[in-house]
Amino acid sequence: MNAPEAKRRSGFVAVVGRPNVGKSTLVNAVVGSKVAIVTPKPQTTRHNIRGVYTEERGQIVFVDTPGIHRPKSKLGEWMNESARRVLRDVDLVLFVIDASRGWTEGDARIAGELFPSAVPVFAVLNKIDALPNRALVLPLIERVQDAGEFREIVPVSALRGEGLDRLVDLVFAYLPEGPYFYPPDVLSDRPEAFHAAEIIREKILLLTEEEVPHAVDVQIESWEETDRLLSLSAVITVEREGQKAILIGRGGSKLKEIGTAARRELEERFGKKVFLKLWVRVRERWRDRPTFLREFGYRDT
Ligand SMILES: Nc1nc2c(ncn2[C@@H]2O[C@H](COP(=O)(O)OP(=O)(O)OP(=O)(O)O)[C@@H](O)[C@H]2O)c(=O)[nH]1
Ligand SMILES: [Mg+2]
Repeated sequence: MNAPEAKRRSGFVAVVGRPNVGKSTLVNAVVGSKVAIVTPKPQTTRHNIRGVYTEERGQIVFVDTPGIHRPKSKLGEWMNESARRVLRDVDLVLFVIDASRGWTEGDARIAGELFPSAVPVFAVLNKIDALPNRALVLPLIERVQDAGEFREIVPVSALRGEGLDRLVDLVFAYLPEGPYFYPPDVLSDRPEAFHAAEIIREKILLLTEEEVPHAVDVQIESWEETDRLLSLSAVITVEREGQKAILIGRGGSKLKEIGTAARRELEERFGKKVFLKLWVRVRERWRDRPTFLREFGYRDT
């Protein structure tokens, strides 16, 4: 049964924190769909991506953000700014930390930016499943209590889905009354071509090492869809010839591996056969060049 529209609560919730703490995993788990890609490598997420959770009580529009880090390029600076910009325009902030690492200097630095704040902030202690002993959550909660004016401190495991119901209950308690912002079937603010490019980038992040993953951008060049078949082509940009050689691999083996992994996931996502064509090009130092950053969509919209 639906709650009367006037009694619904709806709002925007920023999800921020250091890289790799599990922000995207958390948003995906609550929304119940892969809104943002996830990998074990830091700086996986590059854009603010909205993930929409709708139920009878109302609607939570999560804004997943890039991990705040020490930037080494203009792209990195833009990512940090994107995360910080969201903080001003939301009803609530979820500051996510990796409980298995404890409270770190990086966390303290970001917390220092969050307070004093007109917007309520929760601390979400993620990855509690990775603690050697659950009793370790209690001293961490005490530590975090001393570190900022958090309205709530919520231990969770985004990976296992633990603690998320309670988190959602607490979030609703802080949202204003109001109607849905998006139709109930919308899960993300991004078009499917964006998600397709991100899925390809995820496979590159998973299948390459060292500096290559971070030097990569993926753009969809063509998209043709029928009931049964999706044909798309994507261009992968790297910064150096050496990176291009690594991505292509001996006899094209690496690119083929990336393409196969991406195609499988796209077929699952779209429920149809996918024909995927990938090619690789070099644009020197694109991460430091405003023209390329704009062209690739790393700009404020
Ligand atoms: N054990 C455990 N691992 C988790 C949990 N949540 C996320 N992870 C893992 O942590 C890694 C990073 O997860 P992401 O969701 O990409 O982290 P993020 O904060 O979005 O990272 P950036 O986008 O780089 O800022 C992945 O390997 C996840 O599987 C959790 O609750 N428990
Ligand atoms: Mg992320």
